Amino acid sequence: MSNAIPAPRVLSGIQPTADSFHLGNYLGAVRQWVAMQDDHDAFYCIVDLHGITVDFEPAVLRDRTRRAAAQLLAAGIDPERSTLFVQSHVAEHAQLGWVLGCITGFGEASRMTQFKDKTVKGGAERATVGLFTYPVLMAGDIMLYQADRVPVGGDQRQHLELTRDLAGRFNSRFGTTFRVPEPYIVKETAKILDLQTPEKQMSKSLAGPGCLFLLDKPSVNAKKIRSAVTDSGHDVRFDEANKPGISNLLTIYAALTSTSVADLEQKYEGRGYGDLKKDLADVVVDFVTPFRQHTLALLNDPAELDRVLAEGASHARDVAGPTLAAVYDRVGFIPAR
Ligand code: ATP
Ligand code: LTN
Repeated sequence: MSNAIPAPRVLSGIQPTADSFHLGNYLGAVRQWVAMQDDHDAFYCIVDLHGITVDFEPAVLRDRTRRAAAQLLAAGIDPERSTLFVQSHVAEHAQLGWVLGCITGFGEASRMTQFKDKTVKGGAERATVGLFTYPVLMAGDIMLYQADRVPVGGDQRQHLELTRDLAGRFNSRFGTTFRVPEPYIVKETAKILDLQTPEKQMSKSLAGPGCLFLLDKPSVNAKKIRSAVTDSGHDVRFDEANKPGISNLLTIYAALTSTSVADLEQKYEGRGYGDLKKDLADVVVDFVTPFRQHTLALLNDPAELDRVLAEGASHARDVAGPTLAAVYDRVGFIPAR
């Protein structure tokens, strides 16, 4: 009989709201997902229910969901070691989301800064109720699987705080049901900046030349790096406050080559920004070229992608089902039969 301690559980999600992941998604989140498969019981979810909280087209959503799956596989998510699935295939997500919405304060939800950020343009009046309750659905995604750790970029920290609050609140009101998860945020890559506007984080909503989409042609991405905005001065030095552009390039370079920023500073001592950008463009091309080829090859066989996702959903349901059953019982719903 094995008395091994079970591996900690990890869960994370990504929205199918763009044709391609960008470098911020990869370095801030997906890279950690891949690494964590080795020593975690891993659940990774393409959150299509979240994907309809903003404007969407059904055919485009369908295509982007498969694209997200192909990119995760190309990045190194291994369905033999991880459960890769689509959120809408597991009905328990929506079901738990409803219950959690009923223990979330309206004021509490109103304090979520991402909702405020995403509604600056159109105003809250034009946003959907789904976008407002988005963090509650996300909390449910995590809690359903009793996740210990949640690898995300720094922008998700407040949503993780809400998740922890809701898990604790449910446990104290109805009896211990949920594990209280920890965010897993890698400091160095928590916030990859836009290449043209390094005051802002790289984001698909800012989808200009400063956002590096992994599936764009490698030559397009090389050009985006070579024309990244840099700061005044000459020396290649990491200084986030005074040199956000160069510091961002150093962060990307270090992450993609598994070197330290200090080593890179030394390497480029006495050399200009141009050398750094040229070399980083090569590094990026070496990274995106096989990634893109692999993704496109996987997309040629959508039936196989659907098969992998169906298997993932089946395993996900096995875990989510008992959690939801316990929740329904604890809140006082009578059994269906
Ligand atoms: P965007 O801001 O580009 O619209 P998003 O945050 O709305 O993206 P997702 O595509 O679901 O939505 O993000 C997936 C993951 O990528 C999340 O963990 C998020 O924190 C992370 N992430 C997104 N942008 C960055 C960034 N610039 N730096 C680091 N991590 C990021
Ligand atoms: N809000 C997240 C996506 C997301 C998520 C999750 C991340 C939805 N559910 C559960 C981690 C765990 C975002 O990246 N924008």
